[in-house]
Amino acid sequence: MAVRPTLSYFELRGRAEASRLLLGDLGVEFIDRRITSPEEWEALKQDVPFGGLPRYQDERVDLTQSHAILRYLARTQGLVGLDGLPGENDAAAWVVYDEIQEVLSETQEHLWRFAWEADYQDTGETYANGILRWFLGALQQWYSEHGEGEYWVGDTISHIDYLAFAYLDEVRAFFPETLARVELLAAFHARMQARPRIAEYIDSGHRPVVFGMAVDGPKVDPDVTLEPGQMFHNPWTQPIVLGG
Ligand SMILES: N[C@@H](CCC(=O)N[C@@H](CS)C(=O)NCC(=O)O)C(=O)O
Repeated sequence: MAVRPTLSYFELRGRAEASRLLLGDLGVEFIDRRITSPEEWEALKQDVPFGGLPRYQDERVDLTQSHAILRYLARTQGLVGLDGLPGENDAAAWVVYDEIQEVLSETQEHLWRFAWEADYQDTGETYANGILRWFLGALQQWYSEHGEGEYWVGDTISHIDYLAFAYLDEVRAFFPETLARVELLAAFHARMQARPRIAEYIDSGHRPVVFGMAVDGPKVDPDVTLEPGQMFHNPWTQPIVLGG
């Protein structure tokens, strides 16, 4: 019997969102498992080699590390086509994907770390007008030099587009004016958001409403309408009421 692929993570977008977006957009059936209690996490944690999620399992792999998962999905789903790029056996052909994946990973980590600074609520403007603007400017420059207008690499969608969207969507949530200033990236974000299956996922009520944890609690997407009494269940704190 075929094993349905399973992506295990928490009730967060965080490190699983790019893979969720990729699988959902390609119409791959998968189990989007979310660990919501300390007991469940305690039991599962023993089972993952480096004690962290996401974890992706299918008939062939049992894999952790969010960026290894993304690369695996890109390869198995045939997203890293080399049309228009150097030959398949040329190691240099792949570096274009790897370089930008590392950069996006770093910029995303930077955004996440910012929300762990004690005074981050008061220093958002400085962050937005300083390092964030610089990062976005540099990303836009890379984007304009490598894609052919629509995607980050070449002329077809790849794992990089889902990763970039996941990152830019968090920028949209908390720094919308900063995103609007980088017009090419804002247009890319809007196009990804309008892809039918992504739009459906966003409206489904199934997408986690929390991006991740900050020093003062969960970072909730301000564009989501919360249900009265809506709760956030997670392994690290008592359940948190999100909807007033
Ligand atoms: N480098 C790993 C980091 C994995 C990681 O730190 N996961 C966190 C969630 S974002 C985790 O599982 N934390 C659970 C815990 O430490 O209790 C990746 O990118 O997958």
